[in-house]
Amino acid sequence: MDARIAEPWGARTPYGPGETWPERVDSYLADGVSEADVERWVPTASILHSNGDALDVAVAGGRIVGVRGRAHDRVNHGRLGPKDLYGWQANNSTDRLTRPLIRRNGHLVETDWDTAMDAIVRRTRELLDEHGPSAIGFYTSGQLFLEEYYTLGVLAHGGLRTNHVDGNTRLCTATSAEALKQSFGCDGQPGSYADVDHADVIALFGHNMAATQTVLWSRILDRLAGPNPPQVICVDPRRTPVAEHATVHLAPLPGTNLALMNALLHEVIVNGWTDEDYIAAHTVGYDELAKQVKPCTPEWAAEICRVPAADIRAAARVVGSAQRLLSTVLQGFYQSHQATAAAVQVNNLNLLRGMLGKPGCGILQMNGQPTAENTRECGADGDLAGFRNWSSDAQVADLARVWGLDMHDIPHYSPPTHVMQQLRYIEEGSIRMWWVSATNPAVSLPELARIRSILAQERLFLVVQDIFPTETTELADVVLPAATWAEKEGTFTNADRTVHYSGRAVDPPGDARSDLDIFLDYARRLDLRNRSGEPLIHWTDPASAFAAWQECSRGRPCDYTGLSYAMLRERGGVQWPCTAENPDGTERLYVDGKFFAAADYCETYGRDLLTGAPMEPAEYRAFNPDGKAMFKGAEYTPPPETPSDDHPFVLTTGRTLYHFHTRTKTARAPQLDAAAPEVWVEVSAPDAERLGVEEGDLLEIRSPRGSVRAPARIGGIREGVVFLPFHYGYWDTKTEDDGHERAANELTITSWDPASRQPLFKTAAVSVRNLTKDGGQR
Ligand SMILES: Nc1nc2c(c(=O)[nH]1)N[C@H]1C(S)=C(S)[C@@H](COP(=O)(O)OP(=O)(O)OC[C@H]3O[C@@H](n4cnc5c(=O)[nH]c(N)nc54)[C@H](O)[C@@H]3O)O[C@H]1N2
Ligand SMILES: Nc1nc2c(c(=O)[nH]1)N[C@H]1C(S)=C(S)[C@@H](COP(=O)(O)OP(=O)(O)OC[C@H]3O[C@@H](n4cnc5c(=O)[nH]c(N)nc54)[C@H](O)[C@@H]3O)O[C@H]1N2
Ligand SMILES: [Mo]
Repeated sequence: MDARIAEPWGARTPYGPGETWPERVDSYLADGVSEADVERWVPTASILHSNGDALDVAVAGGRIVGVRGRAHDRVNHGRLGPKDLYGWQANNSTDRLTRPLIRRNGHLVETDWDTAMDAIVRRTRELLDEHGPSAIGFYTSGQLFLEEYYTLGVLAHGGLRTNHVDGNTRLCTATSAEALKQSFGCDGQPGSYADVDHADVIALFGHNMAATQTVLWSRILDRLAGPNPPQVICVDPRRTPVAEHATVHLAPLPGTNLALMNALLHEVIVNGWTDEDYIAAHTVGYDELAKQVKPCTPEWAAEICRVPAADIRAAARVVGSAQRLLSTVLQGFYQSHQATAAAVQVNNLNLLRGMLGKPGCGILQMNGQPTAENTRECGADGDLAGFRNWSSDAQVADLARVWGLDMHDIPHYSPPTHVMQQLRYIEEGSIRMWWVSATNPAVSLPELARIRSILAQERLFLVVQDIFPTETTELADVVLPAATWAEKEGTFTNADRTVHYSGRAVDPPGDARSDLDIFLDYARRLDLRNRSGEPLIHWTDPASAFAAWQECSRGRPCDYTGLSYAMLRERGGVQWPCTAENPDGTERLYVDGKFFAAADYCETYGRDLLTGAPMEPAEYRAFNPDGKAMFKGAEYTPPPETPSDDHPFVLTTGRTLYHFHTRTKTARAPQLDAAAPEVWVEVSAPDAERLGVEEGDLLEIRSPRGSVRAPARIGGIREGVVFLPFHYGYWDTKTEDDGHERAANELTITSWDPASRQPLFKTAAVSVRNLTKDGGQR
């Protein structure tokens, strides 16, 4: 086995608190290629997670032949993870999409760009004439570049004037954005990865960082191996590598995070571990929160979460006595029914302790996808560009000014339509054309049988823009072949606001075009104009698109005006906001307790955490007249689907270190594919014993919506819970008659958090049957 498959985090380079993380340059060149063969190194960053590991792509003979970490970048100090090292091989795969496809007599056939784009433009015009802009929806990604999202956002919101624009970021970081908006009035990551260097306690909430941000986990491992190591708190129903390094590991039943958080806050308050000066100076809402969590004793939560009360007390003492507390949050919290409410309690924890905006004191409401931050800030996902508030006329008018439009040209009667609602509109027939870019909803959305039937409808005109044939391109009317990372130029921003430049290393295969060129071509063919009769989209390439975005971001929290391609190429990653006055970027937000929360500046007036009902501007002004940070509490309620006699187990889903999502890239990298070639299901040792399951037995996991067959892995998951990785769809199955019994989302439920609208992937009720022995429990 390859060394970095066996040891994903590489060798330790220990360091102590306040010291600089030592450099270690990781690289991988294809077999038979040496450094001397490399003709050029082209700067970029990893596109297979949100960490933003900076790397250079090696080019020889017009092809990518390897990668090397960049030692001086603030994010990774040279390190790369297994997906960074091997994932690029997918670019060179021989089965890339190279020509547009169009459906003729039921079959997808090759065509040219003019024919494909004409068909799309014709359909667009017909729908605009007959039904208006609400007949058209866009569903994009967290994997394109900033320049592409901004262009898509302008053409959809300002050009076609549809409100139906969202990204797969809805499945991913919608809760991160919403939790930040609720607590601080605006999206924007408060913390910095450098907080790992200073923290004495690092608490990970529903975040398997060891598998999903391997390089940041290496940084923590190096602190753990050095002098005065931090304590680690892990909240995860599985015994992940994070849990194995934890001082306290809490393994709650899936879907009970809010109860656990309320008990932790209860303990912090009753033990007087709060920072009263910070609370008085910089926050509102403390009294309400204190009242909310007053009855939430560890014993009360222990009952709900099935975690020993003593462990909750122990964890509370660790976070309550921390000198420098870094908290991180991800999908174990975000993909649940009370997602925003639970994630907000993590913000509350740091606020109660006054631990924000100082080295080691930070919150990382993590992103997952490499460019999800850009989808959000550019307004391609359910937000308006530059974190502008859709319910503030003044802010919409300001956006209209940037675009040369009138305020009424930009739909803002409600927030942009989230993807789950768009699907409902497709199902009901009001959306007739859906343009999907860089996402594979036929595997990644919940309840796949429903998704397939919605996307396969005759009356829906489905455009899919991808780099490979997928389960979703199969259903399309037109397929557009895209050029991808390393084949196009642009920028993207990681989870701690670090912006990286990404260069064009090689030519795209065949006729493939960059997503930017595709969107620009569409806008040109539609002849979209502003109020002065000039082209609405006046840029023509990545650099001019970046310049247009810089103007749009001017004066907003995510201000990019101090950045340039040349500067990013030279210096490596720089964190926004970055302006002429602040040319080195911003390590931490909310230093000195200053927030983006003033009523005329904030991104939202907030929502009720449990119903999602928006707050009125007057209510917001009354609650938070001085633009401070906001405490918000909520009462725990059980998930919509809990175990029953028929379905006695809780199903949760997630990731393995070696694959990325629906595996269109990682299954084409031999080392990664070999490391995890097939789906499996994780079962606890006590459950396995009770059901007579041995390692490798074939199990059938069934929910009210479908079933999956997978070999058992007996592991450290908590009793009563089973885990499926969601990566395995159908495009690479060997036989035609496999049926649909491999993808975790056959089983998941159509339901979402009312505040962030993020779907539930972490809780469903299932039965488990042992097909090998066929004697198992139904
Ligand atoms: N290797 C790899 N890395 C990736 C990705 C990938 O596909 N593969 N994808 C990237 C993307 S887009 C994302 S969003 C991130 C996701 O990164 P993570 O959020 O770290 O990954 P997940 O495995 O989805 O979920 C994290 C953990 O949540 C736990 N969990 C499940 N249910 C609950 C619950 O109810 N409560 C709590 N507290 N925990 C629960 C699971 O056991 C799991 O270990 O990873 C990014 N990095
Ligand atoms: N059960 C369950 N379901 C989940 C999750 C879970 O934890 N459990 N996690 C959710 C999360 S957090 C996420 S982020 C989603 C991810 O879900 P998806 O976004 O559907 O997953 P990907 O496989 O990354 O799909 C990206 C697609 O874009 C294509 N692509 C890659 N690069 C480019 C490019 O440059 N241009 C174009 N046009 N196409 C490109 C890829 O080939 C691929 O088909 O899944 C969600 N679904
Ligand atoms: Mo994600």
